[in-house]
Amino acid sequence: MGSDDGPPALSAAEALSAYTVMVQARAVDDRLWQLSRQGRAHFVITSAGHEATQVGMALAIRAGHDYVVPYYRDMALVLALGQTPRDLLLHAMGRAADPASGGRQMYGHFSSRARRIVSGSSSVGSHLVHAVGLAFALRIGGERDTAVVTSFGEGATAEGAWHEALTIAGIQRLPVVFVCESNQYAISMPHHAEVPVADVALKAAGYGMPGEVVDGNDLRAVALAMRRAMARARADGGPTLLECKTYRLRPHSNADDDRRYRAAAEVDAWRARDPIGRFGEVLVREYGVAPAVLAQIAGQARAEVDQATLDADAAPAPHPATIADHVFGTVAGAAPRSEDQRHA
Ligand SMILES: Cc1ncc(C[n+]2csc(CCOP(=O)(O)OP(=O)(O)O)c2C)c(N)n1
Ligand SMILES: [Mg+2]
Repeated sequence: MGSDDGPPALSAAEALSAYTVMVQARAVDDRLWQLSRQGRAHFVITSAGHEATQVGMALAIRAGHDYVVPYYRDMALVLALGQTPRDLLLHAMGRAADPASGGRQMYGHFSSRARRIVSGSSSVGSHLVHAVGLAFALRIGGERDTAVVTSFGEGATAEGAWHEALTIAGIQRLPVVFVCESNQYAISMPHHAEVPVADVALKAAGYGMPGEVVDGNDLRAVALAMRRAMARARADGGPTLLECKTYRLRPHSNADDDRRYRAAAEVDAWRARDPIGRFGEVLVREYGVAPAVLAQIAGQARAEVDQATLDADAAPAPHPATIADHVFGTVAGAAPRSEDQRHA
C-alpha cells in the first residue's frame, strides 16, 4: 500500500518538498545537457526518469546521520539530501569551488562530508565494497542506529565487487540498504544480457537477505519500502536489497546515442510514465494542490538553475598550482612548483 493507488503515506509538506526536488533535479538535468552541447560541460550524465526512486530513497534517510554511497546517476538523491543546483553546476563545469572534488572528478562523483555522502569510484560496482566496509567500521566503532545506503544499476550486479559486498553484508548482518536503480540497460546492454534472472531482487536470497521489487516510478512506494529497509538496518536486522524498476529517459551520458539500441516507441512509452508528471497528478488529486502551484514550482526551479549557471560560469577554474593537491604520493608544500611561485 502507499503506492499511487493506496492511501497517502507522506504528509502534505513531505510530498510538496519531494516534488520540488524532483522538478529541481530535472531542471538541472536539462541545463547540463545544454551546457554539454555548448561545450561548457565536458561530461554529463542523466538522472531523468530516476527521480521518484532517488527522492523516495532520501525520504527514509536522515541526511548527515546515515551514510550514503551513491553512484553517478544519483543527482536527484544528492539534491534531496541537501546539495544545491549550484553545487552540481560547479561540479559539472569543473570549478575550484566544486564541493565534490574541487573540479577534479568527472561529473557524477558526488560527495559531501557534512551530509555523509561518500564519493564513489568510477569502476562500476566497486563503491558497494566501500559501503559495506563503512558499515563494518560503524559496528566495530560501536556506532549504532546509523544505516548505510548504497545505490547502483542492474548492470553493476554482474560485477565481482557486487558479489563480494553482498556476501560480507549478508554474513555479518550489516546495516546496509542496497538499492538497485533497475533501468533495463547498462549503457547499450539490455537487462537479459547482463542479469540472468528477471528480477535483481531474486538475487537477495543468495546472500541471506530480503529482496523486494518496487515500482521505481512511484515515489511513495519507494519511500515506504526504504523506510522498512532502513528500520530493519537500524534495529540490527541486517541488510536489504531493493530493486526499484525504472527507466532513464535520456541517453546514458552525453557520449552515448541511445537511438542505436532503444526503439523510440519504448522511450515514448516510458515518457508517458514520467515519475514527475505522475506524482504531480497525485498532488493535485489526493493532496488538493492547485495546478498553478506546480507551475510555480517549475518556474522557481528554472530560475534557480539559471542563477546557479551564472554563478558557476563566473567561478574560477582550479588554479594550476593546485594540480597535484590530494593526489596520492604528493605531500602538500613539499615540491616547489613554478606556478606556486608565479602566483605567490
Ligand atoms: C568496471 C567497469 N566496467 C565498465 C564501465 C563503463 N560503464 C560505466 S557506466 C556503465 C553502465 C552501468 O550500467 P548499470 O549498472 O545498469 O547502471 P545505469 O548506468 O544503467 O544506471 C558502464 C558499462 C565502468 N565504469 N567500470
Ligand atoms: Mg542500468
